[in-house]
Amino acid sequence: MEAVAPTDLRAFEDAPDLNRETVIREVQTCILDVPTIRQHKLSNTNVTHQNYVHVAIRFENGVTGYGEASTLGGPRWSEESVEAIKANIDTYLGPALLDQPGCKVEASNALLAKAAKRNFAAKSALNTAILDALGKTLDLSVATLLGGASRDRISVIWALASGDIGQELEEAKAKIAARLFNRFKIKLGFADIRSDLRRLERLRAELPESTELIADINQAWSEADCHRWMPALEDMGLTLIEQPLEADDIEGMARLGQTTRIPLMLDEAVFTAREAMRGANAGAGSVLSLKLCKHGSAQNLQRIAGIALAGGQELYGGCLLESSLGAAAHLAVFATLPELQWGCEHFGPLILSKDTTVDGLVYEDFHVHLPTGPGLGVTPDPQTTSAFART
Ligand code: MUC
Ligand code: MG
Repeated sequence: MEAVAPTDLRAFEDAPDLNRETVIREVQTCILDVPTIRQHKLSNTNVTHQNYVHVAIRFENGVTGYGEASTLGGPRWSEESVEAIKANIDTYLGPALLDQPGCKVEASNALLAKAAKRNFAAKSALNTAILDALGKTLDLSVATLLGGASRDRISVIWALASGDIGQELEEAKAKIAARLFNRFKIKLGFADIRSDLRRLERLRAELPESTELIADINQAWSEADCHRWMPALEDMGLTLIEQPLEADDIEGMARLGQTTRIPLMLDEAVFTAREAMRGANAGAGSVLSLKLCKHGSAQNLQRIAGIALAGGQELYGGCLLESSLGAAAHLAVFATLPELQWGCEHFGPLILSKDTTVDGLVYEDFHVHLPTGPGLGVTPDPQTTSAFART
């Protein structure tokens, strides 16, 4: 092997000592309550605001990275609420990272796993902030840090969830006309089933035939409801049914999968790798919704995606109505996945009365584009932060 010339050695000596430069010196949190442009209803909650915890992590070299933990209706979509997320980061998770090298990302994930059970939305915000700061330090995108982007734009789904059929038709037609969205997720389960189906029939009848419709029932139907009403959903040509049964009813989902022609998607049923294994092995769904608030880190999301694919499932890029800060974190890791057959549903930035970053995301031609630039490629907007920070 050729000897390294002295000048080259100096180059090595000037190289940053990442372990020292990226030592985590400060973790700050702030709750944001951002109004949405309309009501957003699910089977067990109804929101007019999105509540986030924004995290800022400062490295020894002065670089600050940002992350976002999203919730939906307090501790009702999952057990996490912004009040608990902030308290657990301030008291347990943040201190576990202090004085640790941020460049050792998996080691920081292990420290967080030791500091608290579950708390996956909180952990994912810290993981995102570390990746953002590391990317800015190395002048690399988070997608590159995670293995490189295999796609620079992702087909995107919009959720219709006001429950007001007139408003939903108008909203959907406007999104189609603007060439922003032509795939829609319809929230069911907050009204009686017959009303839900009447609403679906109107959407099917009055939207262009090429419009894709999927339904998210958010655990609101029983197995008997499914046997009774799934044929109607099949007749309407829905392409996917998300989490109709309760999250822990893996056996019921497996039985349903044998009786319906529409693919079933697991969402609230799968947070951890073992739950992913169990769901795939049981045949409890042929599609898995991936979300940082469920998996706790970009690295875990990648691992769980691999388990799902190995189990014969297809992948769907899920959300919890993140702003463009949290959405950028998802797009960075979704871009690295070997497959993402169902695209993603990061419509969150567009349902907020004001987005939380200066740059925002680009939605064009029915796709959302991966931000470019170091780190996440988006910068928190201090005006939004101060306007909506919970004091
Ligand atoms: C869920 O259950 O999918 C994602 C989109 C939406 O409208 O609700 C969230 C949570
Ligand atoms: Mg869902």
